[in-house]
Parts: sequence; C-alpha cells; structure tokens
Amino acid sequence: MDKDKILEASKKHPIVDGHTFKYGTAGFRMKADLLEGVTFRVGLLSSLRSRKRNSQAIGVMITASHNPAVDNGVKIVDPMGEMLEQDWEALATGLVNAPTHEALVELYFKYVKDLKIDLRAQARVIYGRDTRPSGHKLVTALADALEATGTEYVDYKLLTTPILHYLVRATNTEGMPFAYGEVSEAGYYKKLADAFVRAMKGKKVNGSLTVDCANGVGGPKLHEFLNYLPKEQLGLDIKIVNDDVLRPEVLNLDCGADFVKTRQRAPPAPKPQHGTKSCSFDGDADRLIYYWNEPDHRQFFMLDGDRIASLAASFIGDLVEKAGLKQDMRIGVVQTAYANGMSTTYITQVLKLQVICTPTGVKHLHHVAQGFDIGVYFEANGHGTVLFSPDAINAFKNTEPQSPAQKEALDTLAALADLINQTVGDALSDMLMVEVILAHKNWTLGDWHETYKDRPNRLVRVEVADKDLFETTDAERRLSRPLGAQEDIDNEVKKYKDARAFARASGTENACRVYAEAATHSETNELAERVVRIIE
Ligand code: 16G
Ligand code: ZN
Repeated sequence: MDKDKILEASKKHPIVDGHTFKYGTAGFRMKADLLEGVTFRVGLLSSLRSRKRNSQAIGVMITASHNPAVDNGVKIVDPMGEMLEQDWEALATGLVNAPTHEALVELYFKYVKDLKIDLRAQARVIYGRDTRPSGHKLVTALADALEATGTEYVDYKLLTTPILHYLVRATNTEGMPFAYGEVSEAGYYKKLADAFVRAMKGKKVNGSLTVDCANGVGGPKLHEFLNYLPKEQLGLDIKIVNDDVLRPEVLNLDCGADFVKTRQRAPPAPKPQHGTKSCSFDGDADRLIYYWNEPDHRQFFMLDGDRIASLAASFIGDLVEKAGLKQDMRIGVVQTAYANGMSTTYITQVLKLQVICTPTGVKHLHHVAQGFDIGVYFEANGHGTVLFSPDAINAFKNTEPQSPAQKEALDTLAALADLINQTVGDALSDMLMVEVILAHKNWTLGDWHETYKDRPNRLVRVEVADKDLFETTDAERRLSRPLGAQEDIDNEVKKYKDARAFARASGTENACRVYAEAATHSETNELAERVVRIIE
C-alpha cells in the first residue's frame, strides 16, 4: 500500500467544502449528499483501527436511524461490538476535516506513526447499511478506502444496526471458548430464536402483537426472523406493519419509535386497533417503544425505555433471587436525565436496585452498565439492553440447582443472556425479552403500565445562536455555563412541587433541549416555558 493509492482513491470521493464535520453521539450524521467523502475517510480510519487492535474486525454501519430518508450517517463499531472508543472519535473528526487530499494522506500517516500502527498487519472491516437509497454510493466510497489500504472486508449489505454489532462481536470471538454466535445473519436469527424458545419455558405469548417497523430495515429482517420460530408452539401472532422499504420517502414518516415517543401517539396508519398490543422499531431497529389505545377512554398508553428498563430489572431481579444468587450479583440500572422521575423512584424504592445516571448517548450508558454483574440500561427513547458479566453467565450455567424452581430460574437467566443483545440496544431482541417477561408474569400491557405512574413531563427544543455556550455537569443535570443560568433554573424549579428541570445542548443538532417534570401537566408546561426563557 502506498500513499499514491490512497491519494488517487480519495480524489474519487472528495469532501464537500465549507463544512466542519464532527463525530457526534452516533458517528457522522447529516444530509446524505455531504457524506461520500466522509464515509471514504471513515473507511481509512476503520482500517487503522483494525490494525491497531491486532487485526480484529472493525464494523462500519451506514444509517441515520430515525432521521428522515434524505439523511444518512456512518459510525464505527469496535471489536467487541461496542461503539468506537472515545479517543478515536477525535481522530475520525481529524481525518474527515483534512482540507485537501494531500493533507488527508499526510494526517493518515501521522496517525500511523504517532499510534505506532504496523501497516504490514492485516486489517479487517465488515459493514452494512440500512435501506436508504444513498447507502449504495456510500458503501462504494467505503470499499474504495478499504481497497486502497489493503483491508480485507465483508459487505453484509442490508442490516439492522444491532445485527451488524452482533456480527462484529461474533467475528472476533470465533474460535474462542465462549463463541458469541455463528458469524452470519442467519446465525443471529438462530441464536435469538433458540434463546426465545428456551426462555419461554413452554409458556405462550400473551395476545397478538402489532409491530410497526418505521418502513425501515427492521421490516424485512423481522419477516425473515419469524421463519426461525415455532410460532404455534409459542402462541405467536405477530402482525408486521409499516414495512414498506421500496418507497424510500416513507422511511420514519409518521411512524416508528421516535414518532411514537415524541408525539405520544400511535402511528396514524394503519388505523390503530383499540386495545391491541403494539410496538414500534425505529429506522435501523435499535429502539423499541410499546403502546396501546384504550378502547373505552380513547386514551393512548405508552411504555417507553424507562418502562422496559424497570420491567427487565424487576423480572431479572426476581430470577436472581430464585436462583439463589442474590448475594453474589450486583444488579444496577443505568438511566439518563430524561428518565421519568417516577421510574427512578420505583427502581430504587420498590425494586431496591441501584440507579446510576449518565450523560445522553448509548456509549455512556453501556460503559457504566458494564460495571455491574447485571447492568440494565435504557434511554427513555427506547434504546437499551441488559448486560451480563462473564461471572454472571458462568454462575447461571454452573450453579448446581437444589430445587426445580432454582433450576428453572437458572435456565431462564441463561436463556435471557443469549436472547438479549450484549453489544447494543436491539429492538428485535428487546421485543422478545418483553414478550418473555409478559408471558412469565401473565401480564397485559395494562398490568405492566400499572406498576407506577409517570410524572407529567415536557421536552422542548430551543433554537439558540450557539449551543456550544451551554456546558453541563452532573450527568447533564446541571449547567456549568453560561454562568448564572443554573441558579435561575433552580429558582424556578423551587416554586413547584415534585419538580425537576434541566437544559442541555443537543449532541445531534444545533439546538438546546429543555426537560421539565412537575406534579401536574399545567405546572410542567409552565416550568418548561420558564426554563426556555432562561435559555433563549
Ligand atoms: C443519538 C444517540 C441517542 C441519544 C440521542 C440524543 C446513540 C446510538 N444514539 O441519537 O442514544 O438519545 O443521540 O440526541 O448513542 P440529542 O443529543 O440531540 O438530544
Ligand atoms: Zn436507531
């Protein structure tokens, strides 16, 4: 490999002038027509990352998740299926902003030297993309970067984000004592299907389930997955809706998990059936929200990430107790400042589990959850998973049961550890987990919803001249800058009962977000508006 190869390849995929790019909360994300050069350069970095990490496979996912169809994005996945290490985000930002092709090549070789990367080592990259039409052009740019750097690569074509994360992890554990799973898309389906059947323990799924796939890649993948399940044995009656991936413009349009969570209503089409258990994925199937419309009251009930976290924590906590492992296992729940205060109270006071709050963004939650034997993490928006430590998995598999009940608990825990995606939030896997829990508890969505009552809350997006003026501390719950702003917020919050409010700069757009909670809806709105006035 020589400089000229990279230089020539780079000229085919120039960066669009006049923009500053930043590797944000979920990689680079923007209008797709700005992304070709960015994706090429991400390809260069992923190759370096693989060489730096002893030739392990690195993943690249091309998706803009719940954003509209005209957007796209690109992000890097580390060898264990986790998000790219933070120090390398800055390296990615550096490469992407190199002003010329020559400057790019120079910076590439500077990284090689500074990081002591052995260019003779084999580099391996695997990648996939969601259904956005712009994905084609972007994978071409990516492949050109991989060719130019002598990188071995596999194009997995259309994938959900969590399947790509699975494949990265599975690729890198092949041949090791604990294989994660077969290295193929089918391997992912088989692993989940097998674990689901084991976890159900002969129980049947409670009622029918309508799954809105946001007209994204989750639709075809869910159809495919269902072929692996013994549906009758499980009493499984799944109806897949919003699974049109042939008309790109309908992606995430008036449907999907983000629509349901932010608009607090069911997708208008297909017309919601009253009382039907429903859930929504987002455009790349890493978020999940459950909901139903009440037949009599015409009311809408939503079960978001906070509810999924508390459901999982309660079920898994009980199983650990029945398995006789309570003394040995540290179970914790990780949330962000957006978690409804009542969910936090429920988890700490009723379930008696520890809760830790982190800044927004999956990588932060994931990292903290890894500190527990069983770490449950979810953002309110429906992105999350449950992580099991190697010690926990060993205990599920190797503890000698003293009773049938203990054996059942241990088996169910072992099955859950296979069912739940250990790399990242996964709508399909999380949905199966929820169904397992509802079946075991013999609960309807109504029973689940009754565990606690949400406090009224409001989220407002505020246009500001420069969002970077807003700096936070205490897991984004307090503003450290601009000076004095937090004091003003505190003074407003004090005036309300059971109230809480915070403001933070968005990590994905040039805006601030204000969140408020209080005892009543009108007080919540009033408080939110007062905080908005402080921020504006
Ligand atoms: C990204 C994050 C999501 C977070 C959101 C916050 C990942 C994979 N995605 O989409 O978890 O909730 O950003 O956006 O980490 P904001 O900073 O604009 O509020
Ligand atoms: Zn997503």
